[in-house]
Formats: sequence, structure tokens, C-alpha cells
Amino acid sequence: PRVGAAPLLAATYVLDDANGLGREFDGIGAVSGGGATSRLLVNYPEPYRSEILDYLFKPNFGASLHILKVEIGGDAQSTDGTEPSHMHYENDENYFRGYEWWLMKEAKKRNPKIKLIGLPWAFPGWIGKGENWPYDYPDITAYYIVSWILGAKQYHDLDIDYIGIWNERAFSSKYIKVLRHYLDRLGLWNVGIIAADGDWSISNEMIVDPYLNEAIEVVGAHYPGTKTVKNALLTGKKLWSSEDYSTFNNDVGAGCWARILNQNYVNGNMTATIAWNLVASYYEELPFGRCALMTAQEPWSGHYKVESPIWITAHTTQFTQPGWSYLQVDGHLEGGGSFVALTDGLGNLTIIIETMSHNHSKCIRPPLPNFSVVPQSATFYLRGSFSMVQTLQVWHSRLDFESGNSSLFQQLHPLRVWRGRFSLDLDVDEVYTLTTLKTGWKCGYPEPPPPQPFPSIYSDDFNIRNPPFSEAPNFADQTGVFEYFVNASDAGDHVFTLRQVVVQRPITWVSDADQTISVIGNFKWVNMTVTCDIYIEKPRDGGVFIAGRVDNGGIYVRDSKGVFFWVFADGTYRVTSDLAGKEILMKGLAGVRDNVWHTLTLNIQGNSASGLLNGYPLWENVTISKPGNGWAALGTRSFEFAQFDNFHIEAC
Ligand code: 147
Ligand code: CA
Repeated sequence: PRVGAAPLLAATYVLDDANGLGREFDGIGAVSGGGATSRLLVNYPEPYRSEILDYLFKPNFGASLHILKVEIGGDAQSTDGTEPSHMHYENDENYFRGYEWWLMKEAKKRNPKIKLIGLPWAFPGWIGKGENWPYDYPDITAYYIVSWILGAKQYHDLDIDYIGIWNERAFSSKYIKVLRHYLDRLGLWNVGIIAADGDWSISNEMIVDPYLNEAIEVVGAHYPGTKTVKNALLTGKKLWSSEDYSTFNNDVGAGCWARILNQNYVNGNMTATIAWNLVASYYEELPFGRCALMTAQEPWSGHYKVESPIWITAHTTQFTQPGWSYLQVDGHLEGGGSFVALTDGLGNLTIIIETMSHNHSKCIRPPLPNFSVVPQSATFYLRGSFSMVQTLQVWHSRLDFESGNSSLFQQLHPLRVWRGRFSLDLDVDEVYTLTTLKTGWKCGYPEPPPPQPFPSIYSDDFNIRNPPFSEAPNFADQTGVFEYFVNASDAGDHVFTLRQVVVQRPITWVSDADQTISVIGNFKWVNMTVTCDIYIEKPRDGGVFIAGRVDNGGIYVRDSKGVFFWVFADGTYRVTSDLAGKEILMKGLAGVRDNVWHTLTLNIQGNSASGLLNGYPLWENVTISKPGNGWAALGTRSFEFAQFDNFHIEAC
């Protein structure tokens, strides 16, 4: 009853399967990695960790994702940190590093049908024999990738469904064919190749190279802006938005996600959409903080937040499955917005409608051309197999940008279909799911604990015999990889330590630093005392540091500033205000040697810093200006082995 308002725009839409169906639906998913986006999740205490995983993966519960895509760790920076490779060195193989194996198993436990995808962002240096390029030795690269797939099966009983080439970087037709050949030779026919996780341009080569076309199962484009290109359609392949979203997870992020989930098919014929990223489990001040479906960035408090994109996901995922088919419809609503309709071919029908307005559905990229959405009435005619449908379950969300009081994924009264038709009044910024399925569910868990800052007193002695993960809690590696290590022959108290293990510059995805670094703590820390036992392994020019007020990481790690206290195997020390070591505040002799344990202490108070070696003052009253706050950190001078023990911070 819109008294006094202009008559509501009214239009009709027909849903009919009599002339066949549209494309097969392949699922909605999310990416863990690219990079280190699940880093803090693994150390959540129970029951919160399981709750978060349930919200993401459990069918008919929350996001109920159909696809999980993970990074194949390459020992290099891939956005919010590094992820460890299963082959740090040429003769090295270990399928228990990092957390992606664990995450894939947790996803499978909840949904045995979830599809798994692996994609590298970076590669260990040996793959390129010194060149920063993974395609000079395609057999080596294929062997490395196929090993990851075989390791997934052998050590974790995980079947990988799809494998990618090189995230957002060049592809090589030669390499793709070699990879396909390796897969086939090993009987991995069921592993499909997705290419090339960048723009659509690979399709230009596919349509003139039948062997390349044959090798590829899915053309995957990133941030396609809901559109595809002619040559991609001409390949005859499945088209996916294999990475999308990457938008801050407030209601605008939810609006972005709702719009592209529908319109990637409506405008672009894409049958899967994958969000970067799954869960924001990295320090929020790293790049793209909270650009995830939900947030779980405080393992120390147990606090997490199920954000609105989770419930937008549920509108699709709870009511359709990979293997269903889209109906042939235009999908544009006359008053703006879109709809898709899907069927299992057995009489079930799911319709998802979104009416997101322009300003409430902008994604991080690409720029969104203008359009308008108005309140409208939509009448749907159900024909063909659907003419028998009598009632539809109704699930509804309304993003409210004025009150901030959005209503998310609420079940409304079922809708009667009268003589094969029904009408719906649609407002702006709404999502409706109309479905024959009665399995929809929204319940959830009690509120988790409230947020807390990172503890201001924190220690780790790394004394753990069988760690559940290869990395110590809360350390977020930004260049290099820091792993738990056992010195079996150590007679003293350094049997269990943390060791930096990347000794050759990787084939990078972005500009990793020339030093290695792992950050930890609270970005807002100003004053702090950091103490750590250190052990340089590399003679002559080897060196390590501890640091405070570190102000950058992720793809910007090379530019990190802070207060860095270095000691070197040649017996000297330095204090610098940058990771690169160019801005020297103080230097002198320390007497530190390689292959001996020493204790470093860095004390930063106001605009002054001091350093201790083995408990004795080494340098004092060094004046510091910028940055005013940041994380604590440790690391090495180059890609070299070094160990750390008895890490301790007191900060405020
Ligand atoms: C993507 C990466 O694949 C992700 O790992 C993550 O870094 C994500 C953050 O938004 O971005 O890479 C892109 C970087 C730049 C563009 C597109 C994707 N771009 O400018 O179009
Ligand atoms: Ca120890």
C-alpha cells in the first residue's frame, strides 16, 4: 500500500524448462590463502574454531560453501603473509606444513561433497633454478604441482578436484600441456585444470590452439565485473569467476556479493563465483583487512564475527548444489536488479532475486558503471515441470543502510503459487530466495567472547614436542618461513626453537623483502620491550634482528619501517629504522658469533630506544621518530637459516 506514491513498476517473468536448461551450476566458494588469510584461525580455542568452520562449511547451516580453493604455499609473500611450500628445497617433501591441509580436511568433514581447488601464487626458488620464473623448466614445475596433489591424497586422503596455473601472473601454454600430460599419466584424469586466474585473455589462445583448449576444463577469470568476452564463450568451456569480491565485509560488501553472485551468471555466463577471501584471520592492519566473508582475527580472545556476506552466501548455497542447472532466463529485472533460477532436474526449483542499488553494492574492483534500481512488482509464471509447484519457501534479507539494522536471511511465510503464478513486491537492497526446498536453516551459536586486544605480556619458548601445526601461534611470516624446530643434539635449553628455513629467494608473486621477517602482536603498540634468544647459523655475513613498531607487512613488506636491532656473525650490531637496513640509527661492535646462542633485548619507550645483549646494555638513548606504533617482529638479514627461542614481549 504505497499511498500517494506513483504506481509500482510491474513486470512479468517466465520460468520454463520446456526448451531445455541453461548452463550447469558449479558452486559458490571462497579462497583461503593468497596469502596467509587463515593464519590466525588455526589457533582459536574450541569450541569457537569449530563454530567458525561450521558457519563456513556445514551444509544447511551458514555459508554452506560448495567450493574451497586454497593456496599451494610457495614460501613467498602472497598478500597478507607467506605460506610454506611442501618442497622448500629440491630434495625436500613434507605434506604437514601450514594449515591448508587441515582446513581442507575440516571442510570435507562437514561437507564431503565440497570441491577442492589448489593454486600457486609463488614457488620455491629451486623451481626456477635461480630465475624468478616458473616456466623455464615446465617438467619441474609440473612435478612440483603434481606432488602436492599426490601428497594431498597420500597423507590426508584429500581428492583435489581442480588445479590452477599461477595466480594473476603469466601462463604458459607449454606448461599447461605438460601439466595435463603429467596428470593423465598418473591417472589423475579427474583433476581439472583451471586457467589462467587472471583476465580472459587465455581464451584468445585456446580458440586457436585445440591442444591447449583440450587441456583446460575451466576458464577462470578474476574480478570480471560480471562480464565475459566473446572468445571465452567461443571456447565452449565452463566459465568461472575464480576470484572475486575482496571487499570489506560490511553491508556494502554484502551488497557487492549479492549482486555478483547473481549477475556473474546473468551478465557473464559464469557458473561459479569464488570469494577472496574465506575468513579474515590475519592482523587487520595487513593489506585488505576484513575483506572476507566473515572475521576471526583474535584467537587470543576467541572473538569472531559472522558478517552479513555469510548470510548472503546462504541465499544461494543452501538452496542449490553443484550439478544443478540454471534455467534459461534473461535474468534482468525491469526495475533494476536480477534473478537466477535453478533446478536439480527432479522438479525442485530455486529462484534467487537481488535488487542491490549501485552505491550499496560496489566491490573493490572493477569500477561499477551506473545503474538504477527502483521498487517494483515482479510476477513469475512457472511453466513446464514447474507448473505443478504449489508453494515456495521464502528466505529474505534486506540491507538497511539508514538504520544499520539489516535483516539477514530470515524465513518468511511460504508463498502460494496460484495457477502457476505468483507476485512479489520488491524493494531496493533486498535478496529473496524462493524455493521448493525445505532444508533452509538459520540458527547459529551463542555469541562468542567479546573482543580483546592482543595480550600485552606474551611469551613463547617453542617447547612443544608434537605441534599440531608447523608454525608457532600468532607469528605472521611476511618474508621467509618460520617453523618449529628440534635441535636433537642440543645439551642446553634450546632443543625446541623457531627456525627460519627459506634459504633462497622464491619465485615471488610480489616484491618480498631481501630480509625475512615475521610480525606478531598489536599494531597499536607504542612502548614495548622485546626479548629473544637468537642463534645465527650462517657464518660471516649472517645476521638476525628483533624489532618493534613495525608498521607494514603483506605486499608492502619491503617498505617496513620500525625499530630494528640487528646482530651479525661478524661481531657487529646495528640499529635501523627500516627492514631494508638503509637508515642506520646506531652501529658498533657486539661480539656476537654464529652458532652460539645470545639474548637480545629491545626496549622502546616514547622517542627513545635501547638495546641489551645477554642482559648487558649494548646501546642506549637512540632517538626514534617514526613510526609511532606497530607490531613486534623477528627475522634474518637474508634468506638464511637462523633460530629464535624464549620470545617475550611486554608492551603497551
Ligand atoms: C588479488 C589476489 O589474487 C589476492 O591474493 C589478493 O591479493 C586480492 C586482494 O584484493 O587481489 O589480486 C589482484 C590484485 C590486483 C587486481 C586484481 C587482483 N587489480 O588491480 O585488478
Ligand atoms: Ca625453547
